[in-house]
Amino acid sequence: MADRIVAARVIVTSPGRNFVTLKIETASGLSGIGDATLNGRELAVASYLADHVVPTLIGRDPAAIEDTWQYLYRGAYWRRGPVTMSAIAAVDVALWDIKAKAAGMPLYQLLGGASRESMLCYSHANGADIEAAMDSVAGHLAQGYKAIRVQAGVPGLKRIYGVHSAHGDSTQHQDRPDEGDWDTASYLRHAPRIFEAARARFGEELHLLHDAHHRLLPNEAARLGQDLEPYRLFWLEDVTPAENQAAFRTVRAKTTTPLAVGEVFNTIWDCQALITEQLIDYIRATLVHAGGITHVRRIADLAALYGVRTGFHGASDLSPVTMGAALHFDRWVPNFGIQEYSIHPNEAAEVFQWNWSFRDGMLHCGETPGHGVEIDETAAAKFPYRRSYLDVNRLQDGTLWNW
Ligand code: CS2
Ligand code: MG
Repeated sequence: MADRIVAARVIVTSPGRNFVTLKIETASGLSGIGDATLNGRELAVASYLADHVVPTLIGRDPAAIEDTWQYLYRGAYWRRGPVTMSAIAAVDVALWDIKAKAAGMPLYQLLGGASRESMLCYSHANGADIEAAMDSVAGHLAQGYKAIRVQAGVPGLKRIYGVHSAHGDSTQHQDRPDEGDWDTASYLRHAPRIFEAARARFGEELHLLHDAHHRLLPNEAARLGQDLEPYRLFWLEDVTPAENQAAFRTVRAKTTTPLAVGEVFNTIWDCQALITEQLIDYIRATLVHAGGITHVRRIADLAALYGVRTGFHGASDLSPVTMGAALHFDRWVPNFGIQEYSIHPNEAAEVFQWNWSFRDGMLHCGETPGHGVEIDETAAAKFPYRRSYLDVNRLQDGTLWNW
């Protein structure tokens, strides 16, 4: 007789930062968890799950992952978007966790087995100025990283994305978004100097990455890509807002700097042209915000046809559940590129238990059945939700801009 879903509940907790987790339990005593965290809009997904999705899950066959995905995607009528697709992702990853546990195998085996033993990852180095950023790079090198993202403050700007050392992490608990300030001309003059300094100090072999974080217009993005060519970046990320996929035709035509995009994408439709026209080199859409394993596998397979590799988003506002499941996906996926790896707040280890490991710049997933991450609900209850916001950003004249 087929197993049945008998319970599902949403766990909102804030061990250092807010996380939303869905736990699904079956009649046969299996359980699985999925991440539903949408930074700055967490309760929207919690309610979408608790008030609208969970009632429809009870009694369903937990093994029918594809049918459940289609049921939640087509059945909602209102399709796509980060809230809907994060909710679907949480159900999907929890069901894949259960199926792998039922099969008694680590998730990567269920997906098709190992394509590699370990996964190249990158961490975040940053500093208020170039010298501080270089010292931060040196610190990550000492930890064994072979790929490092570098962000630095821009002279004249007080608060910009990615420079925590100047003002702390921008998504700690607060009642209103903090406001950043931006000036593209100052940034475009300054950014190449960051990588000139990095190559001069660290040489040619270190993989250097940079996140432009959606703040440039297409021709400005092309300018930055050209100016960074001498420094041979591993990738330049989110160089211009990608709702306008066609904008990347301009950028691609003018620079050979590798391009990565997609952490804000939530379906294959957001990146279809970018992939099929080979306008990018890495697709960053990841499990928690793009409909889970069932949908991201379709994105990865399309990308494989066009020479585009995966480069999953892995910031610390994606819970350990996403990191754990992503590493199993990374181990299987043939067109793997790199995995972003941010260290979660210390308190997160009181709530989540995981079994991945980091060694010599590489990440290793665990071998236990499922994705290898569990949640301690008693500990989770000790960290109540507190509203938090991502920054907003303004140009020097006050115009609201991309953060
Ligand atoms: C960034 C993220 O990691 C990245 O590449 O773009 O830090 C992003 O700003 C956050 O995940 C947003 O919540
Ligand atoms: Mg990014």
